[in-house]
Amino acid sequence: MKDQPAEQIDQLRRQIEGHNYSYYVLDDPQIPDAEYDRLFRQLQQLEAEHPELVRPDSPTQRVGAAPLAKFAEVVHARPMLSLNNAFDEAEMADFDRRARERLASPGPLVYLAEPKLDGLAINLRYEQGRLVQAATRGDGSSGEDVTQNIRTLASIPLRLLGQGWPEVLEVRGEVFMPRAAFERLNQQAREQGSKGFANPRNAAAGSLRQLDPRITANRALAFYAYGLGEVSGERLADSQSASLARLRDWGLPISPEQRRVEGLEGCLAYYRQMGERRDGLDYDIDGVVFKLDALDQQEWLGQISRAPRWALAFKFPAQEALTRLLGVDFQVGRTGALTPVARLEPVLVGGVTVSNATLHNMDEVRRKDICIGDQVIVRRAGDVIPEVVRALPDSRPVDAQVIERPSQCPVCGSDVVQAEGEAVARCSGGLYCSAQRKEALKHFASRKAMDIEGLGDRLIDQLVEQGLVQNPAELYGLQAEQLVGLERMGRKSADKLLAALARSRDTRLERFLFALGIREVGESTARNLARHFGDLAPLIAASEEELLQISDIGPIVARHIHSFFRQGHNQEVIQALLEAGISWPKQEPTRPERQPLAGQTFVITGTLSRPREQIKAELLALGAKVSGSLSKKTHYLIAGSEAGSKLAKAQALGVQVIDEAELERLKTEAAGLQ
Ligand code: 9MJ
Repeated sequence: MKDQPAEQIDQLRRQIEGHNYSYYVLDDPQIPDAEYDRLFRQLQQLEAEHPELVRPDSPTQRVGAAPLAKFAEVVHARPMLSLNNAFDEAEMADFDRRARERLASPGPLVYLAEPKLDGLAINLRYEQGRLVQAATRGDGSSGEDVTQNIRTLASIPLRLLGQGWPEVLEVRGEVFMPRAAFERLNQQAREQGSKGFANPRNAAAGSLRQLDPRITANRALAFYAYGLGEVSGERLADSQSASLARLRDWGLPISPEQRRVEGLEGCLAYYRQMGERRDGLDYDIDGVVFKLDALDQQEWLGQISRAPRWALAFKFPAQEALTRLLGVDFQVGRTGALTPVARLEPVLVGGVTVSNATLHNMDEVRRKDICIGDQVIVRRAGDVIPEVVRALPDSRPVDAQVIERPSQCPVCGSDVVQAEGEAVARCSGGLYCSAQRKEALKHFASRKAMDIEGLGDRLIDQLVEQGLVQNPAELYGLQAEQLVGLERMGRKSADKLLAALARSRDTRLERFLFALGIREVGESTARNLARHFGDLAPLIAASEEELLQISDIGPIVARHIHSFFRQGHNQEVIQALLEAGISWPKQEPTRPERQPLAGQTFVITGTLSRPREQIKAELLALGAKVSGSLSKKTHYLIAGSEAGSKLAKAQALGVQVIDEAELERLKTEAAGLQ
């Protein structure tokens, strides 16, 4: 019986590690997130009850290290090499020819091909199966010790799975930030008034090179292993691909895009195929990498200076080009935001002709000092809309024109307004503006929202222009007769669309919430809301304070959500959608946080021993309201030293005044109720 908690803890750890493996390595989760969270909390609880059983490689111990003063230097046991580059097919062909000559190979060589990730190279050192050190590449000979930060990446095992791993195993790979995480991070940065990162690579580097691991823990960094450093004993296998397969069995994520290809032809085909698929990947890549698969061949070829002769990075063509800005149109988005769009002299950027590009907003236009007539640099990155990076003002023509924002919406003629402190100007027409209606419908139908197959942009434009549909609910009332006769719409496609609409009624709450198009509510916020509330009604009823307690929701987002559900026309559309049969499986809220201080209002005054924001956050977490001003409705005034007029006012109103010690008692009591 004595061993029971230890065994239970061990079993939970293995279960959690197994689920991490299914999720991150196999990309095939076996249980819902809520169940995973439950296992995790159970382990946390048991470890809290038995602190002597806590081990540094427990899944609960990924965050916890104290911030560092600086990173220590790590001398790599084997130098971390860089890659030679090829920029066109001729250079690629040269590489393959030289390798064949050196190996005196009569036939085509076999390469392992993989995308070239644009992140940071990392060395992970496992000893006896446990992660003991993680270091950046640095100059290749020595890098920085980022072990505490790397430990926070859930996809990197703290101990290896299975068996048969060598005593010392160094795994090399790339840490990178998927695009969605990058967008989210920059969104948050903007909300907090800071600038954000220029690209996912910088974001990954900035996130990993944090002295405080708690910051890294909040950045969704991903990792793929692609090579080895020091390995004790025998080699793992005879080929690169088989070695990586072993790493995968031990729990390390390997790129699912890896393929063995044969000869130059195979390399070129892979390169072209990845070039086409590039925009659809979840992360940025800047080329593909080819490595000779046979380790004997790698050894035979060796390396020169700091790059192996057996590997090559074949880069995608530059994604920037120079052209001329012919004019600027203003596009109206879903929330009325007016985006200046550059009309360009058509130019090839990375193989695609670009004639329009975003200028983001007027602040950007001013900051970059761009005029109509200027020569401009256009960039295409991943699947994002091409953008104008900058102008070359030195070559500005004499008749260049300053770009002016219109004062009326170019679509509906309503006034354009710009809220103070916001970079974006908006059409004030709301749903009166047909551009906003169209965009709202496009968003509603989009793949990550209600996923209505066949309801494309052109069709939505027509539906709105012909007055057939004004809001998402009306989509569900469409009849085949109304559709037939629209451009490119026969009876068969009309029936197909109606079937797709019918199918879309069975959805998930998170999709529905995302589809509503609430300002600042992206996929991930929608998911958090769905998980937290489990159903729509409690979300609609939630106060701003309640919303603030959900992860990733700050005051601005909370205000948008709260006000969205208070608007009559939104309530009507939601009601109509529900009546049209939209439904989702009910789920238990995952965090039914008990709120022992719900309904209690606090005001804080005077000088306290801790920052007010901290005290406020704790009170909010317990369900309390914290207000800036006193009234009869205030329950408690927390008074620090030098409390001034508020103290007198509280006494006059009969509000109970407490000090910090009393507050602590109150909180402990409240927590005891949980
Ligand atoms: C990237 N960045 O994806 C290598 N890399 O191999 C891949 N980098 C590499 N391999 C040896 N897939 C040195 C660097």
